[in-house]
Amino acid sequence: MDSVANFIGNAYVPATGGPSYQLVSPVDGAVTATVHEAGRAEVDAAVRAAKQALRGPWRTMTVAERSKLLFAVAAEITRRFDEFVAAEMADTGQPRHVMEKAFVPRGAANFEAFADLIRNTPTETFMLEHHGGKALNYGLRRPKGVIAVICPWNAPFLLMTWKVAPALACGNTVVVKPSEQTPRTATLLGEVMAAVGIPEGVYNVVNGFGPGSAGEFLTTNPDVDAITFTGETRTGTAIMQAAAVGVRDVSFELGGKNSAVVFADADFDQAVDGVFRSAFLNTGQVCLGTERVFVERPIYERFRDALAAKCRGVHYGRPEDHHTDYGPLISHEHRDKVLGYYRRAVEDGATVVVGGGVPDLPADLAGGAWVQPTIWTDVPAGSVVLHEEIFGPCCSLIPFDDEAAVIDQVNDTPYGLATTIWTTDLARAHRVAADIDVGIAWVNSWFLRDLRTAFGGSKQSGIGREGGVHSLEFYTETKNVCVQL
Ligand code: NAD
Ligand code: 6OD
Repeated sequence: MDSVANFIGNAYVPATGGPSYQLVSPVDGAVTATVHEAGRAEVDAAVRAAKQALRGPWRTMTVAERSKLLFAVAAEITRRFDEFVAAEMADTGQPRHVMEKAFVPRGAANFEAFADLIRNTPTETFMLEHHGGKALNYGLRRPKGVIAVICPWNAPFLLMTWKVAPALACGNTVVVKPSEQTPRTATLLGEVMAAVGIPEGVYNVVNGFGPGSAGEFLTTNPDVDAITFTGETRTGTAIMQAAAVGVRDVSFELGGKNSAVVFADADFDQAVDGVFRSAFLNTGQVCLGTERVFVERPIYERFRDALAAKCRGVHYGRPEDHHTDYGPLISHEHRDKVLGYYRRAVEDGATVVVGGGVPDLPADLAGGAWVQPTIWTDVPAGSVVLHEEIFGPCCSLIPFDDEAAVIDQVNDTPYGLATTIWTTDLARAHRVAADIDVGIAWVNSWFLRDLRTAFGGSKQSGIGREGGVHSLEFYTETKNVCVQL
């Protein structure tokens, strides 16, 4: 059985005699690893190491040297690709092809993107002309300091490196607290960092839970200068309260209740494939995922039948198996939550088009956290199923007749993360994208990412934007230097 340790000052630190917990495979319920939890002492040691590293060689390195090291991190991830794929499959139970084609390459790409960006992004300059003469103003980006990086379980490596890469590119040091359910890739990345010569203390990992555990110990440590967090909106509220002490900056990527809007003029097959991906990829455990699908009435029934047919065709199985294209939920606890919504939909009067329960699987998978991909129609407008984030493989189909009315329905949520619009009418695409209250609007696509663009949510889906220059803004303090000429 594996053992997962904390990583502090470029060394693995098993907390001897300290508390530990066991990782359970979402695929079959088997215990697969012991995780050494970081207590307050280990978290404080990690923050001290990170603070100390800010004064060491990391501080005096040129941007070009830092950038070169981050390219080396990306290359080493790629060299050890299979280990990262295996670690992520073991933690999440998601199919190999998702890890190989999307989530693990994105980890390497995150380091490349910010290694590149930090070398090539200018700061502002202004020449002030005044009666006494002229003054040259220019901006300097200084690292913020020690950054706490707190991550969820749904795409652990992608989401963690999305924050660590820009933080390091900007000259900060980090203490990462991965989700208690998916600590393997953050831990493995420690080996990569040390191997390529990232100085001691620049990258640290502490394992454990949220309240009363490593998460809270980290966010309440006064030597943490800023906190970047991806996870539930409710957790964001708790973290923001901790960040208020010492008036520390936060960047939040939170929950969503995202819609797809499918117009009758859409390329039908493209829209069906796209909505199938956006609702069911990663077993629906994607913050950008679609849980409400508005379909223009003339194609509503045909669309429902085509989407349902795709759900009936998924291949359940072990993540290592090349044939598998659909995985389990992350845990039995999460499955109980999702099945609670499955029951609630029926109690509220919804029609179950497909799925709605637990699949009948062979004995070797029966102990896993499996649920069927599920589609509902006729969900009453007031049902929680239409308003709360379920974070599972399910969506409600809702017919519509009018563009303005459907925009109002889409916007009727406290969340504002992402939307997808399916149409061949270009003018309509631009109009609707502008009017939906979200941080990210995709047209005829979903999860198509250019890492230079702003990523984040409006309303209760987040605070701030990450990506490209927006990450540089968060991970640095801009100082203006004014030189009287
Ligand atoms: P979560 O909020 O339960 O946990 C996220 C992390 O926060 C974990 O590491 C957890 O241990 C830690 N944590 C919990 N309480 C804490 C506290 N009081 N102090 C410090 N740390 C604490 O989220 P989750 O269940 O792991 O992930 C699913 C959620 O994440 C969904 O709501 C999803 O929408 C959201 N998410 C959002 C995005 C985005 O980009 N907007 C991306 C992925 C996931
Ligand atoms: O692509 C990204 O940068 C990103 N943060 C994706 C988030 C996925 C949520 O599950």
